[in-house]
Amino acid sequence: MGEKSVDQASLKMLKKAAREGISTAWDRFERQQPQCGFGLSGICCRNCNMGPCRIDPFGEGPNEGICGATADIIAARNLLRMIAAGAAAHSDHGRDVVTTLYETALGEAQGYQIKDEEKLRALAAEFNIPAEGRSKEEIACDLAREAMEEFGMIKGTLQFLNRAPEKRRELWKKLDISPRGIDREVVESMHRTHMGVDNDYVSLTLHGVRTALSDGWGGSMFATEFSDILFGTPQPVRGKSNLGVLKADQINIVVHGHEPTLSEMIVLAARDEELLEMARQKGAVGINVCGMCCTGNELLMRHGVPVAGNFLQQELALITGAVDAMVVDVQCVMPALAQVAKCYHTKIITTSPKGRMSGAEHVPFGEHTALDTARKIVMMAIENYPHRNQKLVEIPDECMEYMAGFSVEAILKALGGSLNPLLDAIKSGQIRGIAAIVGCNNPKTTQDEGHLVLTRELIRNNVLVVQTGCAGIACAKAGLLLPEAAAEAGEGLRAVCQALGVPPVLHMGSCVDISRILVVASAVANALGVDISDLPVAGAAPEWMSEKAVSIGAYVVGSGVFTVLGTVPPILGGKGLVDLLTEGADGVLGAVFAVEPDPRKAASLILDHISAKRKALGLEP
Ligand code: BF8
Ligand code: SF4
Repeated sequence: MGEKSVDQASLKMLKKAAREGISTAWDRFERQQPQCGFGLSGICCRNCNMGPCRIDPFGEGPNEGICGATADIIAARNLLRMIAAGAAAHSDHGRDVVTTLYETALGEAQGYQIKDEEKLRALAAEFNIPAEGRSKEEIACDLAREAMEEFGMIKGTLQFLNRAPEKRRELWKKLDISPRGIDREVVESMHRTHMGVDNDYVSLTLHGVRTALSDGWGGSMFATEFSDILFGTPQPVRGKSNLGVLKADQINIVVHGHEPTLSEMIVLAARDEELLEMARQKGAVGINVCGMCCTGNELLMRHGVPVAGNFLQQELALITGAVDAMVVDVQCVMPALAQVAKCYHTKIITTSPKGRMSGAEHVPFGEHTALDTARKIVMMAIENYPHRNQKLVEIPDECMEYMAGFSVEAILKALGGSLNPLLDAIKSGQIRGIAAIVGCNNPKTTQDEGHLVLTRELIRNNVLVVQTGCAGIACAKAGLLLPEAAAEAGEGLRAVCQALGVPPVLHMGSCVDISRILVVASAVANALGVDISDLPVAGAAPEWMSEKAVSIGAYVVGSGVFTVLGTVPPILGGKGLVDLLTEGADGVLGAVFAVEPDPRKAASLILDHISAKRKALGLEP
C-alpha cells in the first residue's frame, strides 16, 4: 500500500495517534489483511441455514451453493442487498426530513421554520397541490403528506420520475423498472434475495436498478428538496475546511453524520447569547461548531460553517485533543469513536433512536423539543471544555478556504438565469463535458488522492467537475473549490469560470444531493432534446466504501450515466454479472460501470467517453 493520505493534517494526526498508541481505521485495516477472498469477490452466501456456502473462484471446489445458487446468483443477490441497504439509508433520512416539515407545518416542531417558500410553492405545483390563497403551513402540510405517500405508495410510480427526460422514462417503463414506492422496492429486494425467490442474476440486477432509482429519484430527492424548503436552498458561500478549523481557545463541537434536522439546531443553539456567556465563564472565547462528513456538507452548503474533514478524519478530529463534543446521528459514524474518545476528554453524543453506540452518551433528539435538546448538547460541550487536557492538544494548522453552495438554483443564478451559457460552452467545446466525482474515503486507497488526481486531470482537460459528499470535502481541503483554482483548469473551462466567478469544481452538497446532479443532467438533456445517456457526462466514485455509494452508482448508471469506480466492488466472482454491469448494461440502460483504481487511467476513460458522446451528438468531428 502507498501513503495513508495526501492530506498533511491527516498525516500529522496519524503520527500523533501512533505516539499515543491509538489505533485508527488505517491500523485496523492492516490488521484485517489479507481480507477474505470469497468476501472480496462476492461469492459467499449465508442467506439460509443450509449454508454458509461459497463458490471456488478457481473452479476446483464447489461451483454452486447447496440450493444450487451459482456464483452469479450469489454475487447478484449480495449486490442487491447492498443496494437495498444504501437506498434504505438515504430514503429513511429523506423520510425524517419530510416528517420534520410536516410537524413544522402543524406547529409541533420546535425551532424549525419554512425558509424557502418559493421552493415550497414550486414543489406544490409539481405535486398538484393547490397553493393559491393558502398559507405556507397549509401547503407544506399537504405536500408532506403526499411525500409520505411516496414511501409506501398505493398508486402508480414516483412523482419525481417526471423530472427525467421522456426517453429515459419510457426506457424505465419498457424495462419495467420504474420504482413504485420507495419502501416497496427495498422490501422487494429483501424478498427477492431470500432463499429460492429470484434465481436469475439479470432479473436481480434490474431490480437493483429499480431500487436504486427509488433512492435517487425518490428518497434522496425528498431529502434534498425538503431540506431546502426547511433550511433554505443553498447559494454560494465561503468557509474553511480541514482540521485547522478547530480552535484552541473555543468550545469545539463537531457535528457528524447526515441529517440536517439535528445539525441546523446545534448551529442555532451555539449562537444563543446565554450559551455564549456560559462559554465565556468557562474561559472559552466562543463556541465553534464544525461539520464532519455529510452533515458538514449540509452546513457548509447553507451557512458556510467550517468543515473539519471527511470520512477518514472522524477519528483524527478526536486525536487533536481539542474536541469537546462530537455529536452524531446516523450513517458513516464509526463505532471506534467511543474507544478513541476515551483517550481524551471528548464526549461522544448519539442523538438518533436508530443510531446508539456503547460507550457514548445518548441524548434523544426529536422534532418536538429540537431546540431545547440542541441547547442541552451545547451545554454539555461547554461543561466539558475545562476538562480538556492541554498537554494532549495539537491542532494541525491546515485550514483551506472553500466556496460551496452550488444548488441547481445557484448554478442557474450564476449563469444569469438560464442554462444557455452552459449549453453554449458545451457545444463550442469550451467545456467538453461534466463529470460528477462523489463518494467516500476508504483505507484501501490513499486518502483523498483518487479524488484530487481525477478532479485535476479532468478540469485540466476542460471538463467541469461537480461534487458531493466526502469527495467535495477532499477538494475543499485542497483549494479546488475556490474560483482561483480555475488557474489549474484548461483554457476553455478557465475562461468560463473566470467570466462567472465560479470555481472549476462545483460543490453541490451531501450524498443525498446527488439528486441535484440528476436534475441538472435532466435539464441539459431536455434542453438538447436527448436522453441523459446521450450527454457528454460521467460519474466517478474513486474512494467509495459505503452501501449508499452502491445504490448511488446503480441509480446513476440506471439514469444513463457512465460511472467509474475506484475501489473494486465485491462482485468479481460472478463473471456473468461483471459482464452485465460493465458491457451488457450499455445495450439496456445506455450506460455501464467501469472499475479503475488508478485515477489517471480513470480520467482517460472519462475523457474518451466524453469525446465519444460529443461525436455522437455532432459536437465535434
Ligand atoms: O453520505 S461520501 S463516507 S459521509 S457515504 Fe459517508 Fe461516503 Fe462520506 Fe455521506 Ni456519502
Ligand atoms: Fe447456500 Fe443457497 Fe442457502 Fe445461500 S441460499 S446459504 S447458497 S443454500
